[in-house]
Amino acid sequence: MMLHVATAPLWRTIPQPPAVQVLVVAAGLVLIAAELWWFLGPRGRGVTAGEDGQGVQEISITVQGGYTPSRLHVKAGRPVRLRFHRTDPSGCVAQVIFPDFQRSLDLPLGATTSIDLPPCRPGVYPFHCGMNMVRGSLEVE
Ligand SMILES: [Cu+2]
Repeated sequence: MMLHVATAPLWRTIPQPPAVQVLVVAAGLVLIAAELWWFLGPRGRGVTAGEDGQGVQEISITVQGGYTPSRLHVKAGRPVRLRFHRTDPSGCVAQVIFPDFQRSLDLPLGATTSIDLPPCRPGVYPFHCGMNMVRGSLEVE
């Protein structure tokens, strides 16, 4: 037995003028680009470390939605101390990892936590949050 049920289509296409289609696609691409830049783009041009009396290069970094600054310039062959001040309540940034140094650092909220890194050779040493979403780099020259 055949059952014939007359049904209206679940949806119907509403034609749009080509100009509107182009505009919507272009707006989407702009938003995608903006999002990539926001999450992955460099934050500022970076900062060069100052040195304390013992020749330790120090940089203070604010952790709020990212690392500011995120590009840290230091000189090769001298010890480095990074001070992270975390004001971002997101658990995402509760830890910072330095894969090349096999070190990680817990960042309590509202506190400044520092890590001492040994003198190293010239190169770019990335660091990131526990989920590898928030990133920065230690640039040794
Ligand atoms: Cu994260």
